[in-house]
Amino acid sequence: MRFLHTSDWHLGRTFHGAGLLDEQVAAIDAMAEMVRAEGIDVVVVAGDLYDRQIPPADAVTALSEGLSRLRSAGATVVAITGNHDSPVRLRFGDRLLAQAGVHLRGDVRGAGTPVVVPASDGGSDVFVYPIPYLEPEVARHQLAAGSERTHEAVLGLALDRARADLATRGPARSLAVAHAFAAGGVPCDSERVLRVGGGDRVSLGCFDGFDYVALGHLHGRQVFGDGRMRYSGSPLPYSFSERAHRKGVWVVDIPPEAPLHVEAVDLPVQRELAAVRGTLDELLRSPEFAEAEECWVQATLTDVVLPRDCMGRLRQRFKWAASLLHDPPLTALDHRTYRERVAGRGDVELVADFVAHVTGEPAADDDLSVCREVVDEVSAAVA
Ligand SMILES: [Mn+2]
Repeated sequence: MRFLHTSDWHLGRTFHGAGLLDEQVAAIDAMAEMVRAEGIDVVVVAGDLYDRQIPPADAVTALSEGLSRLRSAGATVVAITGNHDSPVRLRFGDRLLAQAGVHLRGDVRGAGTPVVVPASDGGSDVFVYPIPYLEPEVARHQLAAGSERTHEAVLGLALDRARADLATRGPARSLAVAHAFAAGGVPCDSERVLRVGGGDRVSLGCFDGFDYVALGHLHGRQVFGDGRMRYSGSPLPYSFSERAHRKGVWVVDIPPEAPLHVEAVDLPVQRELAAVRGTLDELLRSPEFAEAEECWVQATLTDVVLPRDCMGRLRQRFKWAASLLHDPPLTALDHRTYRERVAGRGDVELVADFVAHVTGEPAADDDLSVCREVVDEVSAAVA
């Protein structure tokens, strides 16, 4: 039986103010193509389908159409809510959709009720246990967890329900789906922190007992231990910290007898990320940066004083410039105190310095004479 593991679509997310929906839809289309080409039985989406609890209308359309296309391509779809999704909104119509082969799970009280995928290869059926993201304060009541308030405690109880159900199924193949921060996982800049200070980590032992665990939450693809537990990562980069990531899905084979086989399948890169560094002039002229012209660009400017309208000027060459950092050379920094810097300088000199600082050019003679007149006038008035 063949599964496609993806997560963290974040439909409706923007990248430094630019919409990404076309790229997100293209990524789902590429998955639908894999379903057809690779004979995928089940697509598992491990949470964060949307970027927000109340997603924009075009993101809702994208999800509705994306799920239909995966289903039409021949796969059963199993998805859980992540920390960005609204469980109640996402599971609207869930029982009707389940009849059509699209299973949306947002309620932990169903943790012990698997999606049963009938075997088509002569082996046992596959039991998929979708566990939505659990907010400890809410889930501890739903799970009768008493005063337990950790992610580990509530997720452990939910997975216990899944394991208890699995134990009644005789010889069976199984898969758990969860949205959590597994201990040892590597975060990047685009996940929302679940709990400050690391109290969100869930130990790996919590996930024992399943043939495969499809995780969502961390946006970089990663594998734990013997390879049974993995993050697929997001289908697109959502921050410049993901420059080195390869984005894709896991294609997971769970044969009747042989061991698990998992393969990484990359998604098409729609726009690469590039980091460029130099003075504005260098960035605009040097052929060295030609490759970045069609990329999302993060520019670090090393000019001593940030030139005016630098983003506008960068975009004349780099249409997709998205982020600007300023890193002036250390030697150019003045370490004197403010008092030391203004000591012995006249009012007109200080204004001239200010003008030069904000415009990047020395103050013009005309401006200085106006300034001199005003200073004289004010001095006369207060004398
Ligand atoms: Mn996410």
